[in-house]
Amino acid sequence: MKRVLFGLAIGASAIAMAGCAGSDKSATAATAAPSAMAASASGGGSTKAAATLAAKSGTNTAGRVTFDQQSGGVLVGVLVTGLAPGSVHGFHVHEKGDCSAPDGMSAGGHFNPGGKPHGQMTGGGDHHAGDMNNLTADASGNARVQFLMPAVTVAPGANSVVGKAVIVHKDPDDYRTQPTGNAGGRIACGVIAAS
Ligand SMILES: [Cu+2]
Repeated sequence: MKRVLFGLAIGASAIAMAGCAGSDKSATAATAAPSAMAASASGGGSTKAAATLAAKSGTNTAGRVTFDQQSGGVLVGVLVTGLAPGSVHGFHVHEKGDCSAPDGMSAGGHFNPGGKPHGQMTGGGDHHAGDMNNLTADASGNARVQFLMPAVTVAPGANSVVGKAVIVHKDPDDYRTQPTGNAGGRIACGVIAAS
């Protein structure tokens, strides 16, 4: 029964996404039947997901990242703690929801369902769906930011972030080096789950 519903939801969310491209925000409203179906199958009628970040590679980095489906993309809310004051860190959604490795490498490469080159989220042009801009820590070593990710969804589908992982890197992303951005090791990791 649950499996049947899930299959239906994938079809329905594809229709909802197609309808979204050139229209208003009604596709995400509770009154739109396709998205209501997708939400009920993803658990709790939710269009939200979150990841709790835990330290990797011997750091004290931690945090929480929330994902909220909006009409123009997914609104991402970030709070990362335990960084060096003023430091800059690569930050991406990675393809595997597996943070078990002490160095975070179990999360695999960047989430890239479209087979695009790595780049900057706000740089224009094609880039990995999981590319996000660098985090910059404040004087207390915290990074707090909110932005819209245009190329992903919370609802089930090829571009859904649910079941993927968020990674904070040791170094800044140069937005150029393929396919990693040369952002160094992984200092925090969290699996994204529907909430
Ligand atoms: Cu990364």
